[in-house]
Amino acid sequence: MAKPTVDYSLYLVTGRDLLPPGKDYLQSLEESIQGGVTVTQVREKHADTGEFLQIAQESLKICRKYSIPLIINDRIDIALAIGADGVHLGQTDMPIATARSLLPSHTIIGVSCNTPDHVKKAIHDGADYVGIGAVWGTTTKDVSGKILGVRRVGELLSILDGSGVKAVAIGGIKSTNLLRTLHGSVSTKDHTLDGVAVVSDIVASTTPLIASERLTTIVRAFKHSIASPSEPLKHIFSSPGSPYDAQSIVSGAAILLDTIKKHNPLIHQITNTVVTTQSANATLALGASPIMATSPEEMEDLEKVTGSLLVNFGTITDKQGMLLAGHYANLNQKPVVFDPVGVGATAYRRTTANELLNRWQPTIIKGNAAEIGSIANSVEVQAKGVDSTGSGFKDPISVVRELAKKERCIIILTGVTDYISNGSVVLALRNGHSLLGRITGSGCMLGTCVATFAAAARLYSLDIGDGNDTGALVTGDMLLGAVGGVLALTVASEIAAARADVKGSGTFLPALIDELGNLTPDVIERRAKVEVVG
Ligand code: 3NM
Ligand code: MG
Repeated sequence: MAKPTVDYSLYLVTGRDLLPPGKDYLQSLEESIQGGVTVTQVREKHADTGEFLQIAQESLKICRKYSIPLIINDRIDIALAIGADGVHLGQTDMPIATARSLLPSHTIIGVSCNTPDHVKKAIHDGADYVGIGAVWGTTTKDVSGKILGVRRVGELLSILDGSGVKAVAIGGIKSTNLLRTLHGSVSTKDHTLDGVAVVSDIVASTTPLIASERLTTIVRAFKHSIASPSEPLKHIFSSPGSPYDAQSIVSGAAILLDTIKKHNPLIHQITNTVVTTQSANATLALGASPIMATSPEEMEDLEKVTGSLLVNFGTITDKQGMLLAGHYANLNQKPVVFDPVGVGATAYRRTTANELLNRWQPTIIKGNAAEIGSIANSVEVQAKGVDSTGSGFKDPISVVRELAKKERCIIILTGVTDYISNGSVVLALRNGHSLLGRITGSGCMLGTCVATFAAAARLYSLDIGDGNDTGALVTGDMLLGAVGGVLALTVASEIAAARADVKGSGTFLPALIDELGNLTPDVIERRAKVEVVG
């Protein structure tokens, strides 16, 4: 008998003690399966053997009715007694080899893993799948000291690359953090989770059918978006099937300026105290509206109505606000631009960047060579060719491409030449003026412009009916958003610097705001120096 093929997409782990008052266990189980659960594990931590056996038998009947596999937690004897499809073993349960020798050869065996060594051992011992957790905090099981965060789930997944061993994440997974869990837990080789294991978000619900349906929709859409990544706006600006070309990108980015003026989106910016006013003025000049709110209490409401979010941690006084804003922006599928100002400078900044990136998925990360280098190292990416003098990268093209792949977002590396990558194409942008380096916060203003154009990229996509893809963290071609934002500021700086009334950095700043306001798609297109370099 061959091993059954298991669809791990939505893996229900039972928890009878979490059922809402009056909800029958078997009724709840059946409704969960009707809502989309693809595999069930019966987990009984307090039942006597007789009771466990009965629960397992009754659960099996329902799973058989819907043709989904049933896995027994821990107890080989129960699995054997009822003819279960598999067993799930904890690190302190029976070793895999012993379990295998007792069970029929077609039995699925899964193992809970919390460390790289657990994963290596599971592969070596021939596990069929691993349960990686705890991803998030949970009260369903004591996971103190064992919370991984999505980024470490990705690291454990990397160990599984090429092994054929399947993986689900577990621990505190809910419909509200599922998209982030899936997008954040990715190996360096694009290995994604096969599914997610859930207890309370389904079991504690009075309507488990709806709860599991909600989770199923997100997992399916994510798998679809991974299998067929879309480039929503690209097809409009270049002929079908053609690679990105510089002219199409510039046209696509420039036209977003019209979208900004048409929709006047609200650009939510949590930024530093040095630049707040000028960043807000730059936003207004482009035709959008700034909102510089920082209180954690208002983030849930705010991210429903904003066009995009900018998190700039030049002065980290609003960490709670940053954590929540990004979470809610992800939830509402709004672009999140992260500007990790000076992230390499202190241990606190590095820790904070990691904490933020564990909580939410950025759409675009923007930084200079030092900042991008630090982000790359902080996630143990080999930043190949980092110039030891810190002045830049020997191979900026590979650095931005690799980091974009790893972080699953657009990377903007600023400098005399700016590099932008979405993980496949790399662009070099050569606009700008040296006066930008003589005013404070021009980098922060660039972040603002990028956030504004990112909002426009999303709105443009919705305008043309590309709709919200529930599997994507955000709709719209964010490469164009990134290019548009960088071009707007750098082109405006050239025009401002050339003005007769600009005598130095003091007069340059107001002129820059003026010229941001005077920009048209035409001017951007005419002056853009953009090249596809990789
Ligand atoms: N195992 P909920 S966390 C059963 O980390 C279990 O290995 C975990 O429950 C691990 O979905 C966990 O309600 C409980 O958070 C998951
Ligand atoms: Mg156990």
